[in-house]
Amino acid sequence: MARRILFLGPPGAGKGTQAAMLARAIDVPHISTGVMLRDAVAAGSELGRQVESVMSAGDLVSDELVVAIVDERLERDDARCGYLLDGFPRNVAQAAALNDAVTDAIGTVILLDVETDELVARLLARASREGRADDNEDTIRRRLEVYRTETEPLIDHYVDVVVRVDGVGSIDEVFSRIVLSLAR
Ligand code: B4P
Repeated sequence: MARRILFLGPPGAGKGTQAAMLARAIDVPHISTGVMLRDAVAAGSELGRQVESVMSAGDLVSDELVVAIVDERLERDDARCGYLLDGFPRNVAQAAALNDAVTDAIGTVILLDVETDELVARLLARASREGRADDNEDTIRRRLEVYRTETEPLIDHYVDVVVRVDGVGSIDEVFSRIVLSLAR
């Protein structure tokens, strides 16, 4: 099974959910830029103060900041034998920076497919459960637009290693599809 894996998909597709499960199953670190940035905001660090308003608006944090935190994370010992990237890269410039930072190429890109109405419903459900600052309807629409313009071009960028997985169904059903697609 490939051990340098990247999760791609629109907000609400289940990247965070599935990436955490897969990372545990194959014993590699789960590196989520969304989690790292939200932790920085919660800690009130200098980085957190810089990114808070950008995230609440549903926009992308600057490439410079995100690339710096990912570079630092990938240098840690536990990432030597593989890693699972969730939410990074988010645009072609970040993909180029990743390519410069690592010696081994990404083995597999898992693209989670979910239609827009379902994405919005999931994120609104999370808003009422967890109250995340960027899970309100306006910001969700903005995040979807940013995904289409900035992130979707990465599907072509990684065309040789993209595996498209249907992201609709129970969390366990989607996970089984991912595991099957990696075994092929
Ligand atoms: P992320 O944390 O990456 O947030 P996301 O795209 O919304 O995906 P998330 O992982 O939360 O949703 P998931 O699909 O798992 O980014 C947040 C913000 O951080 C960005 O908008 C940006 O500002 C900033 N950022 C992050 N990375 C960046 C980068 N590289 N460059 C610049 N800025 C960056 O889950 C959604 C919901 O669906 C959950 O509630 C889950 O429980 C539910 N769900 C999952 N699977 C389901 C299923 N099968 N059925 C029903 N519900 C399901």
